[in-house]
Amino acid sequence: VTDDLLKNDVVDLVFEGLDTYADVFLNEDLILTTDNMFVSHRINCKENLAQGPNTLRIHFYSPVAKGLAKQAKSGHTIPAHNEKAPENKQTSIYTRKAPFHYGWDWGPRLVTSGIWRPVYVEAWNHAAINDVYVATKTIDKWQATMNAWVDVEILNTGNYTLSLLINGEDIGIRKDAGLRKGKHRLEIEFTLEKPRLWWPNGLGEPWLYDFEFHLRRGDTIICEKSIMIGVRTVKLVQKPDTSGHTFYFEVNGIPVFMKGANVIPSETLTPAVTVESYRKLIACAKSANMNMLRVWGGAIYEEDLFYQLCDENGLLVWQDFMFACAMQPGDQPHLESIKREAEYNVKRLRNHACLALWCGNNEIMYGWHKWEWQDGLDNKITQHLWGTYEKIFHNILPAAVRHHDPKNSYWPSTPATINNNLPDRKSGDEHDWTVCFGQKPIDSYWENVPRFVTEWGLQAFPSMQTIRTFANDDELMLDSAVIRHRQRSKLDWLQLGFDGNDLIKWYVEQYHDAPEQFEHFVYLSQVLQAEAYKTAIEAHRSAMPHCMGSLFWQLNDCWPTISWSTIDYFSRWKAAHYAVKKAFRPVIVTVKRINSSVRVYVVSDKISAFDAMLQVKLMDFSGKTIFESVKEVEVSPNTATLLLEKDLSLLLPKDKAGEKVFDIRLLIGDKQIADNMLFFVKPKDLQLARPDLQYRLRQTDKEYLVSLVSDTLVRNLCIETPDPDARFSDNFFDLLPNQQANVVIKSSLPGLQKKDLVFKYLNP
Ligand code: BMA
Repeated sequence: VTDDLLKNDVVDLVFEGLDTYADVFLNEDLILTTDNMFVSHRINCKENLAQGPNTLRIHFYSPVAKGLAKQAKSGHTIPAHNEKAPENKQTSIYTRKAPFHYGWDWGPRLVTSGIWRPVYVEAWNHAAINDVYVATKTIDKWQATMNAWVDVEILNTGNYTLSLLINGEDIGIRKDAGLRKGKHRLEIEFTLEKPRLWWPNGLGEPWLYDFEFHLRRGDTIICEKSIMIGVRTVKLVQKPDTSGHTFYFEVNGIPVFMKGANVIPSETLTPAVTVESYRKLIACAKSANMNMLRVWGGAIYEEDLFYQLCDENGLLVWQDFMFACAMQPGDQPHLESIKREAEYNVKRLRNHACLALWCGNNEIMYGWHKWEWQDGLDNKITQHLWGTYEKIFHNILPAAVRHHDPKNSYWPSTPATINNNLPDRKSGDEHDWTVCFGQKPIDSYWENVPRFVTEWGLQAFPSMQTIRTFANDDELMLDSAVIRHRQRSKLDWLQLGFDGNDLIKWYVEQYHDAPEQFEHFVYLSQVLQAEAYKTAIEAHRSAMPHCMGSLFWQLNDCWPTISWSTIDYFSRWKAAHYAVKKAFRPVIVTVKRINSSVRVYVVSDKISAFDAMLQVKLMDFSGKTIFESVKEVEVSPNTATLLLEKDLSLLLPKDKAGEKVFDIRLLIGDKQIADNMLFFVKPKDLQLARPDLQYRLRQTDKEYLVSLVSDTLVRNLCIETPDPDARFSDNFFDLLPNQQANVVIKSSLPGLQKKDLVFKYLNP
């Protein structure tokens, strides 16, 4: 510490995050005791500092030991569904710390302790701008009316001017005030003429303004604060309709179908996440045509950078508070800690344009009613636990949102209906696990579609290249200890001894012939996951506007593992991510099969109608057309439209169903804007032939271009290169006979050769 530093009026020591129980000593003076990893601490420590070297010592305590002590004191256990600890030894609930650290069904148990966010000294004089809140009130074509609230702390009583510069320009937005020593909130109301709005990905540019607040005395700027602001309004609209209540987000006055995924931390050891991995993650979401990510409640309130990247890339955020699959203790210190945590995080994140919704918790209301948590509990304890639930999720958290971020909505629990009841497919949001845990066929996504599907998914293995990072050659089998270990989803409740790997195998064998080779099994697991994700998204979007959101579980992994993710720990895309990217395109054509009839829909996110040509064809795998129809169609804006319904039973005798494909295209003039294919039997019943696959590889600047042609239809064609991180413009696709497919390969590997390419497909 320099002499100069100590000359400042205030010298703060800031801890942005300590995980979790700690005593903090500065030169052996106890200056702070912590018990919540989700809050920051600012301590004026001028008096404790001396010129020269100073010692900061932080002593951490075991969260498990602390948790066990708290549990013993309370005299009862609390349901904590997903925590991977022996029954009655679950301690995650007692500590405000990332629930997934205690083990989850996609991540190991590593109950860490340490400094997880920056620690620094910040000195200031005269006055400080402590916080700012900016909200867009109304928007029309000509102007946006806005409010800014600025919290200042004044050390010297006097006359001050607060001014707001926008993109570096002073446009006369200011407020003069005589301020006494102490804390004050200053409010400025202003309008922006011809505002450039912030739009989610797909609907426009996510424009951000640079707002710079200056606090001046006379001509001297005493302190300033800059933030990036998107001018936008976002509303969760729940109004009565014929089936119940709507559940959709309206952005700048337009109902928007939410396309996206749930994110988990990209590292098990939370602070190990790099800037690079955040950039990659957000880029993968954006390029897959997503417009919303859900920060799920069993993890962390994400880093500022995450929200900044979402702002810049037009990805809205459904933000859970960090509560998942467990009840909470109700003692006063715990509730106060939750209150501070809610206030701190709401204030930290509220200015982000991306922030769309605050959600109280993940699956706690659902778990309480559906997962036998109440079995064997004393009546008094049951009442106490539910009473605590209501205090937290119906009182403390919504109050924090109301007071500190009134422009955004609060939703107490996911999944739920409008009156805090269990999901009923008529209102509210749902977690649809009928496929996966419910072992229903993939096609069942088309039945009884919910209003907003906040979670759904199916597991797949990561690529062989990723598997080889944790398994040796002799361990490449479903039953090896390491392959079992990397599967964290234990499903004893489905069947004793059953785990996620068994469920993948079960699903694969419903649709494919049991594979002999492990490598082929890995490929099939990805093909099946891709088929499920394609089907779910198409079914959800085709049910628009009844259904207005589809967020799959889960985008990413926190270690190399076998899970529901579409992008593995190394940011490598599974087949499903390519499928998701296609199914989330702004305009898609979909087809629902009911026995031997087909229903063709077009789904458009565009906000104006357009005319197009629908072309459908029934053909065999050599390309021979059996039936063809072309018709002009009008595509309605921002909804799904049924374009065609056709009974194919006469064209499709049962014994021939495995030889045919239904090919659908939407064209504007010569330009194809959407396409799809439907098969009438399970993959294992398809009569596929051995293909004569011809291909060519060319190198352009930093990319490779592979062109492929086959004499017969090739299903789920996967291209592999020796570069595990190669990225393809498309992969795992179906190749129609005698039609050229061009795939761009991005690889940092120099000199990729034609012979280096490996192909996998379902054909013999
Ligand atoms: C969802 C999530 C997580 C879990 C996932 C897979 O319901 O909320 O709890 O990891 O299911 O089981």
